[in-house]
Amino acid sequence: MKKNLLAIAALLALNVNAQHFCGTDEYVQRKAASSPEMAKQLNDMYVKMDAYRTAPKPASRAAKTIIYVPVVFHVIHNNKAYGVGENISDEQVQSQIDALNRDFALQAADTSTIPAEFKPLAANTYVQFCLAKFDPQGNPTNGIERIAFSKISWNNENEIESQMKPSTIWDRKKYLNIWTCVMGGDFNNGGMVLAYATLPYFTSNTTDGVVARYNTVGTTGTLMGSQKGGRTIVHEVGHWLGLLHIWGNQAGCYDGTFNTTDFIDDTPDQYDKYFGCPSYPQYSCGTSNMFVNHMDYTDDNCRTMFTKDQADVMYNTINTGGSRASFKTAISNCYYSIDGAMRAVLLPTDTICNLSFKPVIEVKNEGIATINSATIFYKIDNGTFQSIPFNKTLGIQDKSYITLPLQTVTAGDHTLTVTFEKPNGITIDDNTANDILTVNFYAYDGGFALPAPILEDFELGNFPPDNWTIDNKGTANTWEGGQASAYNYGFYSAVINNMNYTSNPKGTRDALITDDYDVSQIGMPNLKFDMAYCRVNVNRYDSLAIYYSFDCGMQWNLIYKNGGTAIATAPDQTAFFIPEDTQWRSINLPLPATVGQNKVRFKFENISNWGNALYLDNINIYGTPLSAINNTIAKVDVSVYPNPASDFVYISLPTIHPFTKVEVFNIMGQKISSQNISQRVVELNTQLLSNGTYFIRLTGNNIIQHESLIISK
Ligand SMILES: [Ca+2]
Ligand SMILES: [Ca+2]
Ligand SMILES: [Ca+2]
Ligand SMILES: [Ca+2]
Ligand SMILES: [Zn+2]
Repeated sequence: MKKNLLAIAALLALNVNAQHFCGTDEYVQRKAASSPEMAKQLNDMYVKMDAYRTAPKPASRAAKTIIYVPVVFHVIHNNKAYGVGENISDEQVQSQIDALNRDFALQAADTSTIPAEFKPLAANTYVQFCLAKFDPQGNPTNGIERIAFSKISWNNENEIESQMKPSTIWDRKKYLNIWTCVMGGDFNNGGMVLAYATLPYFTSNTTDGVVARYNTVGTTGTLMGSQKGGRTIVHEVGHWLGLLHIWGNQAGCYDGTFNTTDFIDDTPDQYDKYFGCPSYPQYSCGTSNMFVNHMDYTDDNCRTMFTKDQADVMYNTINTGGSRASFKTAISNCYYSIDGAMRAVLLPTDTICNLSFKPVIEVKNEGIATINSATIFYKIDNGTFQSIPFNKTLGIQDKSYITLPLQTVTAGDHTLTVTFEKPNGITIDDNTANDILTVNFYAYDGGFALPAPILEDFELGNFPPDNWTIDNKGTANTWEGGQASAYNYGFYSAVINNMNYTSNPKGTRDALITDDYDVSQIGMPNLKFDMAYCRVNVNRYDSLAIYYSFDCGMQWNLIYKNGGTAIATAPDQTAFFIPEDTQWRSINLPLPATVGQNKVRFKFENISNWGNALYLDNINIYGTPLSAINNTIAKVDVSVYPNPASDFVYISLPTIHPFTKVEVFNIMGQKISSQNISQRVVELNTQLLSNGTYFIRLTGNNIIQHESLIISK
């Protein structure tokens, strides 16, 4: 123990100049010191939280109904133009909402880096956030208020509490208020404070909410060095929903007092905060510390998870009464009641290399009510509208791809107009502004497409294969024929050597582009391939991105992107990597947006960062049966995460879905497990599965759907 404390002392000494990060503790302590009544409220809060800490916890967590919290951003600026300095752009604000929703749903890509011992504790909170669509008077808004004060900098808590907040706050019972501004003065002294929040206790109608420096907001725009992930505000909203810092509110191992605990059972006892991003593991108080928790002080690229108990505390802060209970029903400040939306046209885009094609559109339920039916109208140029019925079920925020019937046009310029109308049979929905889209496109005959299924195993030995192309960026080192073949079948593959830094500097994108394929006759198209890769070391790793194109490569749609350890099949090595027979993995990507298409090509893009060699082999485009319900409608929007998975995996289904059973099969077709579906999110324990590719089969009345699952430990 003594050794541990010495190590901690050394750590703190190193970080003496580090940022203070969060002012919530000090804010709360000052509040408590301001009156005996406040002090009593703080103690009452601790007593309540301690009762939760010691209460028995459920062995497993059921999926919950998502609670949507309307948010208003007050962008406080000193008479700056839109998008300049602290008058941050709408895009930057939206990127913060996206970051909140990503992290509160445990959906960030870097959750794959959570250490294995903490992974089983990482949780979806079932709390989501939306920019307000209606202000307190019921008028339309985008949820972003821009307010000019003639004030260069907000220099202490009192200025914010007595001036900024009371003059701008929206009803704290209907909106989470987030203020962004320039913070200086006291906030720069004794360690920089980036943000602070009010807790769900001693709430005041004039000050409740989160304040953050403008350059910690979201993931785009001007951001401070280590705050580029939108996680300053994720941390603060954790406070706003009732969480304390993971080490408690003062340094020390838990000693039975209220100051040395976070009142959360499944976060390990921790002596003090961590800064930066320490290497794993770190020990104090006899535990391996969870410095990747959102309630620590580590950098944005280090904090990746809330625990199950933290998730329950936040959810219950709203769900079981108290000062935030009104948020259970505040969703009508964000969404209309019935609102179907025509979201996007995926095909045709600007130019298509085909005179006959099936348009692909994306529709979304942007209202609160579930949509069970609607009508889709479409026309080319000034023709008459045709229609098809939409009879899928879309819960709130659910979206779906629809493939329309075959259209034939002459070479030249055209328009496609599509509408999503009559949701649930009503004549017009509550928001008609998002019902219609018109796109312009140019069509020409781009020639023949090979009918799928196809398999390219590179065994003819010519590279690139016939009608494939290489897009070489940088000066040398690009895709070439590889002298290794997946799983010891054959002799050849495709490979790119990333070790030459001068010819392929960081960020160079070398692409291997396939021929065109006709996938219209194979049901649900899938792209399956084998890959092998290793890094050089933690700083030298590359990425793989995969795209498809409907227009012979004019525009590309991303379907896969991963890098570093997430794609590695072998340990780091400094010598040129030649994979062993076992150092390969298979990846399968279902492609619902390509259903029925007669011309699709694919691009495999290597993004260099001076790592080792990346191999591809056995590129296979094949079909699985479409659902028997409606061939014009693509599959149910199911997400499987994390994927690749190690010890557990979640299958997330739309709010209303047709499935009753989930089964897991290995690549030999042997059934591994089977269970009935009783929750919208199904948790599968995969601890006993060895590395490899598996198939998840979802079965319901008259429908079967497959998802692929990679186990990688
Ligand atoms: Ca704890
Ligand atoms: Ca609408
Ligand atoms: Ca091969
Ligand atoms: Ca190159
Ligand atoms: Zn904090």
